[in-house]
Amino acid sequence: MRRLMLAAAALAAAWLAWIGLARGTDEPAGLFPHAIAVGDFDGDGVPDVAVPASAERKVTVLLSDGRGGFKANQSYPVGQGPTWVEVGDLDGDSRLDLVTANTGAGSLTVYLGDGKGGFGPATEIGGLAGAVSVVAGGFRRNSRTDLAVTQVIGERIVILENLGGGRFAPARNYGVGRGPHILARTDLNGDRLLDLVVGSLGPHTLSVLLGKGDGAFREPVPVQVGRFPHYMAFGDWNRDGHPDVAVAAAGEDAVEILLGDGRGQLQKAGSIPVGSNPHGLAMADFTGDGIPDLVVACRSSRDLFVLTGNGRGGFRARPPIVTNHDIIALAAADFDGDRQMDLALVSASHNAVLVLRGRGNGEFAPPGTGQGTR
Ligand SMILES: [Ca+2]
Ligand SMILES: [Ca+2]
Ligand SMILES: [Ca+2]
Ligand SMILES: [Ca+2]
Repeated sequence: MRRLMLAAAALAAAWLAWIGLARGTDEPAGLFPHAIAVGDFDGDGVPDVAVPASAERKVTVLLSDGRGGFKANQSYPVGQGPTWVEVGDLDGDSRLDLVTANTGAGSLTVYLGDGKGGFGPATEIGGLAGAVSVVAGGFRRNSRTDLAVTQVIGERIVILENLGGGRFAPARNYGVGRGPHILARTDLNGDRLLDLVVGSLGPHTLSVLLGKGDGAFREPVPVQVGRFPHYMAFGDWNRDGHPDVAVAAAGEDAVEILLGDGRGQLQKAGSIPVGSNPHGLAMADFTGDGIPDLVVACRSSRDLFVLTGNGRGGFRARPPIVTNHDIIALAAADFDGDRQMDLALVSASHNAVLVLRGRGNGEFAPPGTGQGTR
């Protein structure tokens, strides 16, 4: 009898939890979601998100409803242990596609988008032991979108050339120091050719690989940053026309600001103390003054900091926003169509995605408040 009552109580608790989830504003995203990518997958003009579940074999695609919620939640099978997801047009049909880096499987999974929010078929690209992150970019002039992959095993960046039809083949690789982790692309030296920046957790560096425009890169040039560079963001912090970099240094409890000289060199220019164990970092203008700001999620202190830029390379941390979630990654976009930047937060503690709607003054409405949330 007692066992029956316990079972009934467990069932009721599960039911209540399910109700809470269904009525709440967090959207399930698989076990231990780990990263986020943004793109308008169904072409309705509202940005959608994709989130890999690193403790499973799937990526979850959430289609936005245009009011700060989601109208569809569909997961797609990928290789074991996906830790990264990237969006790009990989087969040249102008529809957005997805690629995940699957650390467990040592592979990538490419999903071609149908432009209506659906994805398939999938192609798995193996032989990439310890693949932790991937970016898509036109690394060859006037050619298809190629991929760059960070491999922890081998401590290198591998360039995969696009063969068409969603197929890729490894072409080159570059050693980048112990524990390479995050990878991003931008044009740092203003030659209109994409460059790569990779963060390495061993030597605590960012390495810059300047693109040559033919799929090759110049040898990586490392710059020392704070301990455990976990995420980065690009923007012109001092408005001199040259792209700059911000990096969440998880081991320093700080966001570090590096200014670019327009020739590919980065110079450390400041460090802004934030909460404990900062990870996810994104750039956007959250205050509407046309100057780029930053937002960083601190995993251990379970809060967010908006850092408002002064346009001269300086930032001021606003009071923390307590989330009570372990936010491992985040992305900024206008998810509710009011022209104010919002945030999609990836919660590793709740296996979910939450949307915080921006008020345009550096503040955010708590999840589940105001019109438009579900
Ligand atoms: Ca959309
Ligand atoms: Ca460049
Ligand atoms: Ca600059
Ligand atoms: Ca908005």
